[in-house]
Amino acid sequence: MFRALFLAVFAALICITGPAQAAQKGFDVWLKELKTEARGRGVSEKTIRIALPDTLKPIERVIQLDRKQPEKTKTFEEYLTSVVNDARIKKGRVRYGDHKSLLYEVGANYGVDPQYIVALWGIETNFGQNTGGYDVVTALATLAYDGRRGKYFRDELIKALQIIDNGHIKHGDMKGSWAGAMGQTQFMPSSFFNFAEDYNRDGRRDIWTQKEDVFASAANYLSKSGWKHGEPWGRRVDLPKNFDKSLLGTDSKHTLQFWHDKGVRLLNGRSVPFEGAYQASVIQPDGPGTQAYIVYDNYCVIMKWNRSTYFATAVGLLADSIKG
Ligand SMILES: [Ca+2]
Repeated sequence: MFRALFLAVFAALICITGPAQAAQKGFDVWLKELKTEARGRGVSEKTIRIALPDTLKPIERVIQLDRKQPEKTKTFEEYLTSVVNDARIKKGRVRYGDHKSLLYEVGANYGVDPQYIVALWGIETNFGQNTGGYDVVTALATLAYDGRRGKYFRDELIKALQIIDNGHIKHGDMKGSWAGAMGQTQFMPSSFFNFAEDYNRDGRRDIWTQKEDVFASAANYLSKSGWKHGEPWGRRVDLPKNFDKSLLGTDSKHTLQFWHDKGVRLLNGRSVPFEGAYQASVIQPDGPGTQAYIVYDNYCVIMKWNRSTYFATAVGLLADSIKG
């Protein structure tokens, strides 16, 4: 019996150490190639030495999270309860008040309504509190090596190295989510390149610690994505029982008159007010029979930040609750 147990344990050890060693060897070769590519793309030896030491190892937890099958998906209402609850709204109002003059200044400069900056900040990182504790370079290296979207993460990784190289953040302070989303705005490195701003003009685009840069970077993202200042994102509506569900979705854009004729009304039965939005869509994040919203162009701008109707609707609702 003991022998059998011993063999079982021994077999298990082989199973554990064999592939792991092979994987590390594969990773070391991969890392060497990556460094060559980074050099070719202008990353300095200093940054390569500090951020990609030979001792670098893939983060096991990142691999687990990336491979994890999605659990039972939350319904929209469950998701809303977790991201736009009373505590979040209360905190959002306090933050909005605390930073009002800066938010209004940034909002005016970028043509963005400031409550949306606060709402994105709140949902992404609980107003800068949960920015993720992973070393971004190592997390991205793990995903670039192991993940299903290796090419995408490899490019994000090189960009992360370039951000360090450009002096925006020290390698040791470049923290983010397990998937490499960085700082208080949770920008991927490519979004950092496209949208991050040095609003306080200290020479660094610091979305980790500088509120001015955080707010301006979020505003710049919305602005460059086509934000229409002063226009709403959308509102909750009721649909008639016989509503044609083939009309649902953000690709189905029509006039407010069209939707009125289809029986779309506010929850109190009144008409949806005309607010300068000429085209609108009707969405039901959880499909027919659940909460419905009429949404305008700014909703599609929020979806450029994150292509999820759950996310975009939550941002809109939180923004409305913050501004009141
Ligand atoms: Ca700055």
